[in-house]
Amino acid sequence: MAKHEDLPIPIYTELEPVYGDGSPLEEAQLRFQTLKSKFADVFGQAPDIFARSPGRVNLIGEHIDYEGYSVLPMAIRQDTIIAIRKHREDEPRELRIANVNDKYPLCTYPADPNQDVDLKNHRWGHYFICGYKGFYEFARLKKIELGAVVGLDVLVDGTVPTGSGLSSSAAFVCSATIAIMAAFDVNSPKKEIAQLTCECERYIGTQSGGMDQAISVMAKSGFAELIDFNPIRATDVQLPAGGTFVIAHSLAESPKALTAATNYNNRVVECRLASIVLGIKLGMAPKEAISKAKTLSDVEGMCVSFAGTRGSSDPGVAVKEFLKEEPYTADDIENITGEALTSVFSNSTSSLDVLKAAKHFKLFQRASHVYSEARRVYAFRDVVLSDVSDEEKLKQLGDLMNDSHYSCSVLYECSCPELEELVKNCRDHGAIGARLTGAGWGGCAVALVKESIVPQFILNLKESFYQSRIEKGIVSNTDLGSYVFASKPSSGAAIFKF
Ligand code: NG1
Repeated sequence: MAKHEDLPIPIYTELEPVYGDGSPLEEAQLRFQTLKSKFADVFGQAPDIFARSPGRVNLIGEHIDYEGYSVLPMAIRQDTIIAIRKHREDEPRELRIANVNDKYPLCTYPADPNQDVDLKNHRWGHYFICGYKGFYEFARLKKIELGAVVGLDVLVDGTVPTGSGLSSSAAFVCSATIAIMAAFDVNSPKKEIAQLTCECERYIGTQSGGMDQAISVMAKSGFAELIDFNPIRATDVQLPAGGTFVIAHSLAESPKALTAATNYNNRVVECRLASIVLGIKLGMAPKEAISKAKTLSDVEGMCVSFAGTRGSSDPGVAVKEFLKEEPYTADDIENITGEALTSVFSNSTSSLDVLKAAKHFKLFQRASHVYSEARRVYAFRDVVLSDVSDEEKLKQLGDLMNDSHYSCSVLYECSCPELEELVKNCRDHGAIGARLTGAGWGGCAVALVKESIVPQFILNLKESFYQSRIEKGIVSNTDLGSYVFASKPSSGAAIFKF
């Protein structure tokens, strides 16, 4: 039997295989009807085809995908759905991208696969262009004949809250890419689409790792997935019975693309610098380290060999020995590399932006987080596979989640006061474990909660965390359901042809 990741994106003629039955199905039926009728209103035509891709919650393994390490997310019910129509050759060569939500005005772009994404003027439609450019690049590499460039009409409906760490951006980029592929009647194995969509999203200027696109494309209902990279692979992880993941928004928005130079990309650059310095300290020539040590996983072997000389297999031992705890200045690092940092990163504009914005670099802390978090992912998987009782499994998973949060907060500094307060509230109300999820600096926390107390847990959170914010007008009582909810692992991307 073909492996899940080798199969193409499924094409359905009805909604049930993705949305199940009951109220989720009814809600989906309504959304698709609205999408169809609004499409006719805006573009005066019917769409050819639809695509959907979900958001995700990362259970453990934060900020390590871009360092080459495995992560353990699950897809959530909230998704982005897209209706698309390919223009005829006699219609305008234009991409018209509309949204069912009036907050997002119609965006138009030329139908030019080689256009640049204008990063200085951020527009919501840019995420679609990421998919558009990536699709054409993919077709070029695969030698797929697409014919003359034509325009596209596109209508988008997303239910993944934005800036929340639940990967609304990947849900959008993946559904956009898959909708475009479907409009051109192109499909490919999921693992190839996961890789493609990860590369697509980088056009927005973040140096994404690939977790979000991989789970959005490859998720399976009922399972979390252990995602490995290079090559991309997904292994089902059946979570123990009796526990539920509750997702709660800190109500601090984290606009990742806008803060990339000081937050997300800054950490990617710090990890690269830590890899280079470790490589040099462990015996590589500076030039070799600069060309070969791209991520901390590239120098892990050397770190582990060093740890072996101290009777350990933990790469963190080398971090303690060779990186100083005090922040490094650019000069400190250049004295080790013998090369200007602007030259090391000369081929990456977004990294040069990081260098301009950064005062110093915390190499010890970032590397300590990455190596320890990478181990926690496997520990999480091992607990799930172990022979202990479900109750004991839940307790051990909760402990790992708490350790992960501490590491994100203290070593990686990607938390914020609202998230700290929320995580503490979750634990105070009986969560077995709680942590920030996704990139952080705002967005959501995920809490592992005993199934039997979920309704009370959510009520308590509403009381202790959200009520004062409702009173201040930060969130409305009626919207609260989309900011705090329990989630089961849902299924991945799909195409609908009705
Ligand atoms: P969010 O911001 O939650 O979508 C981002 C990255 C992930 C991963 C996490 C941190 C993108 C699209 N996603 O997730 O690849 O690095 O941060 O673990 O950039």
